[in-house]
Order: sequence, then structure tokens, then C-alpha cells
Amino acid sequence: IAPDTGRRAAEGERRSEVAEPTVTLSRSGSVGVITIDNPPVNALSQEVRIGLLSALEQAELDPTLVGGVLRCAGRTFVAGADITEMDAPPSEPTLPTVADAFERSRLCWVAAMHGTALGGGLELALACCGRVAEPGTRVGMPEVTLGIIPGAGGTVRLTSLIGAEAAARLVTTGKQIDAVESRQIGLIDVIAEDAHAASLEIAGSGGRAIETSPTPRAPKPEFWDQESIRVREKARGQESPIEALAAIREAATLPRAEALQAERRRFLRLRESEQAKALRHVFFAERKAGASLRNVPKAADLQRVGVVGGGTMGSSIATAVLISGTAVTLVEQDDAATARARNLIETNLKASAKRGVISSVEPVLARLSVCTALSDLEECPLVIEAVFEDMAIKTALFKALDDVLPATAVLATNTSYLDVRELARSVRDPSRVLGLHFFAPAHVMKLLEVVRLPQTSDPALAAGSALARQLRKTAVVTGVCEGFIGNRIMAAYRRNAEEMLLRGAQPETIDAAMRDYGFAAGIFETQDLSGLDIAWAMRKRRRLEGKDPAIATISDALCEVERLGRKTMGGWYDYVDGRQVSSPETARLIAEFRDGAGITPRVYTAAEIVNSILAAMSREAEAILREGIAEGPDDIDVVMIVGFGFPRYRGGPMYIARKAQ
Ligand code: T1G
Repeated sequence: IAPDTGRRAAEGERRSEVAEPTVTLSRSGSVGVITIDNPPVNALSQEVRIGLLSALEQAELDPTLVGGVLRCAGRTFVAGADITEMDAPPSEPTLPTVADAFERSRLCWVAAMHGTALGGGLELALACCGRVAEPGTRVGMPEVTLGIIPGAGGTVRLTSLIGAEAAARLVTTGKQIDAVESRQIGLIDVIAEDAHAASLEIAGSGGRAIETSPTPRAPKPEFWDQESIRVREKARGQESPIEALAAIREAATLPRAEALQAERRRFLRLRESEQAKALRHVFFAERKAGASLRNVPKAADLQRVGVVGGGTMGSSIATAVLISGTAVTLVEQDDAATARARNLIETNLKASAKRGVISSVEPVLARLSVCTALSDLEECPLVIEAVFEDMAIKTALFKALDDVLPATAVLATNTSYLDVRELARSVRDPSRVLGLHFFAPAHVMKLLEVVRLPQTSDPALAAGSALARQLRKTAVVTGVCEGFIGNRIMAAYRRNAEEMLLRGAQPETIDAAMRDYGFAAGIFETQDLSGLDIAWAMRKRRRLEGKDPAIATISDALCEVERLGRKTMGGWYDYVDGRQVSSPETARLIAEFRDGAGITPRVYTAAEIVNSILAAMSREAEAILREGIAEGPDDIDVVMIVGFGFPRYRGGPMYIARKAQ
């Protein structure tokens, strides 16, 4: 056994072409050290599992060893099973075999954790007799996000270590917790700046240095029913969180061996489920999204970003940038408007602090400068305009920015619907223009559509890419068209839904069908929430421009009688004491339209509604692909899931359409 050097590969290091073993055994005095080195995230591939068993066997045969440390090279402890292997049947040795071997070992193994210890990685650590973590470590059981549950004894070992209540929280939500919270709930034993060194010490003592934690108390009998209601409500049709709770209940109540077997059965069944396959698709689609953003030469980090316009959207964009640690110069028309913008940003930051996104408001707000002159933006390599959605106003602004900013500055527009090409024509060098389409609220929503014009230069695209990276947004590249990817597909959804109203469906049946399918909300209730007047104004504009046929819709009729949504106590629905109820007036308006069109109403089943809307979405998505607006079908799925509440466990509209072919 070679001496342990404690070497940790550099951040992001990839394996070299020459095959090096992914698992090695070394020694440090009387302690065996198993190191996993399988970049980028030390996933437990078959090769790693074979390596672990063989290293363990070798260590056990060495009579001079009294303990062992399990550690990882690179940027993180094991981030879980290798997801790329999950479309094939499980291969030997399975992870439960490896975890059992660590647990049964004559040596006391201590897991030395850094980075993230997730899923199978945490399960391995749980099979060790002690766990040490560096301060920034995060741990969790994210299996439910992949449509599965822990399958290597995780539910059983976790429940006996931290109790059923804490275990249920972790396993049913997939939430990650930090080292401090892990220590508080007894999931780890020690926090140490150098987990490797601390683990060596503990293992060298044969584990005697670890305090035995008290047996966690059993939950009250009513816990299971209450938790079951909570989990079902949140799951919205996804099965793995419900299965996860069932596994924890078995772990808390069945004999250990039976609970382990039951967990494995549930895991194996879920692994093959349609939901798990769809979620694996989304996992990789999200990581591959926005391909051309990664193909352009990487831009330096942006130190300061300019935002013009401090209304709801501009302030929200500024908030997102500030939270990312980057400075913002925000320009508004006058002092009153800058004061309003600063207030809006402060309110956003306070809400973010409440949600635990930032720890305090002041240092973040200190990165904000507000001013009234565009020339104050000269230090900003990227300026985002978020002024009123009007072509004349935006064009005038771009012309002015073109005059005062250095030629290298990138100009981005946050327009949702205006033609970015026309805007680009207003500057001398259109290659410096791109669109950055944020979703409201920009400091909460993870999606960013990066709008690439035919002329957009690589450096301009790279600036968009740098911003997305710094803001930790899921960014997708889109070409120019009305509504870009997401809003264009949602418009097709809306048209289809209104068409069904004409043919006999009601807003509440359509909304209920889509909610039951897994959407967070139906399209009509969503419109009521945001107000029907903005879309109405846009339709009127498009009709004037001859872009839409001049045919009045049911939506128009609602707006004409001042039914603009929740804000007028009525839209598609009525609102009684804040409660959403069916509206006889809307039903009457729909019936009028239907009669006018000479349509005999028919009954729609929930399945017909869902299928009709999915078909409309995928038809639009295929057109978007044909026109070269999206870079690939997976990007479309990512847009709809991350930005528009399409149920993740369904895989997205393109995934569904392609599967059916
Ligand atoms: N398997 C295979 N590849 C993985 C992977 C995994 N588990 N995790 C990440 N990758 C790839 C990813 O595709 C990307 O590849 C690169 O690593 C960097 O990832 C039995 C069955 C660890 C927090 O769900 O949450 O254990 O694009 O861009 O932002 O009970 O990756 O570079 O080619 O996300 O720094 C449970 C999933 C598995 C963890 C790092 N584990 N990973 O985030 O980098 S199920 C997970 C993550 C399980 C057992 C069950 C994150 C991260 P490429 P990245 P990051």
C-alpha cells in the first residue's frame, strides 16, 4: 500500500487519457486511506464500485491497520450514483453490496467529506462508522428529483441515525443542508477545516473519538398522516416523494433487514419508471442547455453591470445581479425615479433575506449606484435596458447609449415581444446587441432566454453567457421571433385552450385538467393573477400592425366589460373573499361567442384537454425548431420546465412528443 499524500486534484480536473485507477488505497500510519478520483463529481460508476470493494478487501487483510478513511480527490465528495448508468440494468457489484461491506468491515471507516455528499455518496458515508465534513460541505438525498429514492440502505441508515422526522424531510424533498445543520441533527460527527486530517485522527483511534449519539425519538403517531398529506400536495402527481415517505415509515417500523429489502424493491421499480426516465432526461438537458453559450470564447467575469430603467423588471434584474455579488449602476430619468428604484430593490433584497438567499441586505445594497446620466454607465461592459415596452422609447435609448458608451460595451434588451432586430438597427454596430429575456421576478426565476440576432458577435454572446453564469441562471439561446421560445409556446397553449372554450369546455375544467397533469396552475387562473389587460393591449397593437387577424376573442370580450382578473375582482373567474370561483358571467360570455359561431358544445374529458394542449405546444415547438429559433429540442423542454411550470417529471413537451413517435 502506497503512502497517503493527501493530494487533492485541482478544481474541475478531468481524467487524463491514460487510464488511472479511479479508486486507490494508501496508508497513513495505521490508517488505510481509500481515495476516489473520478472527475468531475466522483460519481459511483461500476468501475468505482469495483475499486471500492477491492480496496476495502485489501485494507481488511492488512493486520497493521486499525482504521480507515474514505475520501475523494477533486472538488467534491461523491455526488451520488452515476446517472449515466441508470438507463441500463443495475450492474455488479451494486451499491448496497459496497455499503454493506463498509458497514461490516472490521475497521472503523470515517468518511472525510468536502463539496457535496449526495445520494449514494451520503449513503456510503452513512455506512461508515463516522462522518467528518469541511465547513462548506452540503449533504442531501436528491434521489426524488430523479424520480427515485435512495437504494443503498440510505432510508434505513438515515432514519436510525437522525430519526424518522428529519429523515423524511431530507428524503422526500431532496433538499441539501449545510455542515452546521448536519451536525445539529446528528448526521455528521465533526466539522473540521481539514476533514482528511481530522478523519485520520478519528480512524487512528479506532473510532473511539466519536461520541455515540442518542437514539432518536420516534415520531408521534399522527406524524405519518400529516406528513403524507404534505408530501402528496407538494408532489402534484410525482410518485417518488410518496414512495420515499413510505420507505422511511418502513425504516422506522419494520425489522432492519426487511426495511432494507423493501427500500431496494421500491428503488428498483422506480428506477425503471416513466417519471424517472423523464427526470433523467431533464437532468442532462439542463446541463447541456444553451450549447452555443459554452462554445464561444469565455468572457471575463463582469465586475459591474448597467441597468437602464428601474421599474418592476429593471429593479428585479438589478436585484438578481446584486445578489450574485456583482455591482450595478442603475439609470433612471430623475431623482424621484431613482429613489423609487432603490426602494424597490431594497424591498426585493429584504424578501430575499427572509427566504435565506442572502444573509443581510446592507452589503448587497452597497453594490448599487443609482444615477440619472447614461454617461455614468461607461464602466459597464454590459448594459441591460428594461424601460417601457415601446419601440420608439427603446430605439431612442439605444441610440443614446450608442453615443456615450465605449464601442466594446455590449447592449442588451429585455424586451419580451418587440423585434430586437429593429432595435439593433438603431445602433452603428449591431453586432454588440443581444436580448436578455428575464422572467418575472428576475431575482427568483431561474430561466434566462439569451436572444441571439444574426449579427450578434461572439464577444456579445460571451457577455450574456458570463452574466448567466454569474447569476446561476439556466440559460437557453433563442433566435428572434414573436415571444421567443417560451412565450410563443405558451401563446399556442392559450389559443388552444380558448378554442376548447368555444367548443364546450369551461375555464375551470381546463385549469383543473392541467393542474392534475402537474402544472402549478392553469392558464386562465394565471392570466387572472397577472391581469388580462397587458395581453389585450398587445393583441390590439398586433391587429393594428396587421400581424394578427382582426377577430375578437373571448379574452377581448372579458376586457371590454372590465373583467381584467383578480385586480377587478373578476376575470375568467369570480373572486369572492379572495376565493376563486366559477363565473356565471364568463360562462354567459363564452356561450354568446359559441352561439355566434354556431358551435354545438361538447363535453371534454381531462385527458382530451391535456392531449389537445400538449399537441398544440409540441406543434409550435416543432415550428420553432424548423425555423432554427431554438438550438435543439432539449432546450425547449428546459425552457418550459424551468420558466413556465411544465411538470418536470413529465420531461417537457418535446420529450413527450418524441417518445410518442
Ligand atoms: N452522475 C453522472 N454525471 C453527473 C452526476 C452523476 N450523479 N452529477 C453530475 N454529473 C455530471 C454533469 O452531467 C456534468 O457533466 C458534470 O457532472 C458537472 O455537473 C443509489 C441512485 C454534484 C451539485 O442527483 O447535483 O445516488 O455537463 O454541471 O453545478 O441511492 O452535479 O460537465 O458533461 O451539475 O458544480 C444522486 C447530481 C444520484 C447529484 C455539482 N445524486 N449532481 O454541481 O456541476 S442517484 C445527484 C448534482 C443516487 C443512490 C441513488 C450536481 C453537483 P458535463 P454540474 P455543479
